[in-house]
Amino acid sequence: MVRTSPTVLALSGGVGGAKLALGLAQIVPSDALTVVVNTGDDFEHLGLRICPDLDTLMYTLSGLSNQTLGWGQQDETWQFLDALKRLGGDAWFGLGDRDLATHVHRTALLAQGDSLSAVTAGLMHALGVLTQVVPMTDDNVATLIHCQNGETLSFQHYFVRDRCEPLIKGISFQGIETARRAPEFEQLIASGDLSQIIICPSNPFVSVAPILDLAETWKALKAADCPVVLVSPIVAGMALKGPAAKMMTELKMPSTALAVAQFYADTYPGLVDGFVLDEADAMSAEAVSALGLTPMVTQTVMKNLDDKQALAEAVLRFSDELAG
Ligand code: FO1
Repeated sequence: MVRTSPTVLALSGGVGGAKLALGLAQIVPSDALTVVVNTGDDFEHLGLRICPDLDTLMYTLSGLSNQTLGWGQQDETWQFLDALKRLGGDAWFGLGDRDLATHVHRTALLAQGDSLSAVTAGLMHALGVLTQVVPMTDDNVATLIHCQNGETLSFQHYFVRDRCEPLIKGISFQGIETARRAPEFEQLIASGDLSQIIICPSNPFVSVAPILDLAETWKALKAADCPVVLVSPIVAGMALKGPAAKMMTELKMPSTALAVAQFYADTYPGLVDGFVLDEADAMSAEAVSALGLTPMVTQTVMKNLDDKQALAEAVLRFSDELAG
């Protein structure tokens, strides 16, 4: 793609990140927005390569997402899964009939040697998504959940099959030492043409950390000549979606927006310039400031398209103010 303007870079996991990405896509021209997506949740299942966060972005941005489930496609049917169950197959992962086409097509293209970036670009194009959506890497990185009972689980086994029930003691990313940033992501960083970097309200430990840890991306983003703004995925002590709050408790930190700010300040020192907190957490703004992050309090819960666009506007305005 030939770019004509500086780019807004958003880092995203699944559902929460996709909501803000959709808000951004409403107001930022498509050639000036790139969403880099976590692929640590990706896995092989039934011989298929499944990329849940990329697909959540794709379905959300194309208007095809299943609003009730938060993942997969709208108007989904489940004939395949029902038939698989009847056969005694491995049916714990909800593959809908329409969604299945995405996985079958992606797996076939990868098997013929196409990169995940190229396959993703083709899928997005086919569904009319104009925003540049890029996997963090074309290499395989797998998020592993280390449980207190000694078990190690792949992310989807922990999240879907075991419903996040196991108590966790740590998280690691298999393959991250050798993985490289996907070409579009690499080019964007190398171009130095970033106007804003936004870390979407995604799980810090399993959605954002894989992107930031990959090839020391956090250092490259810290060095970029623009502000980095993070939107808290924790509101009033609860995760907007998923196990972030439960994970924080098990990792022995308070499940608060302030603890999210503390995690980023400790793990990626100097990376985050601005921290967006929900109105419900306004009382933590001063403590966030004391960590060296500029706080901004606004309504962050995105229930409808207007909320998504309003948050995107507020975040971009805040970032502009930080840039001076
Ligand atoms: N999440 C579930 O809670 N249950 C499922 O059965 C499930 C199936 C599924 C199929 C395709 C896909 O792209 C996503 C799917 N998800 C499912 C969501 C996914 O596991 C998580 O939301 C992400 O990995 C976390 O970001």
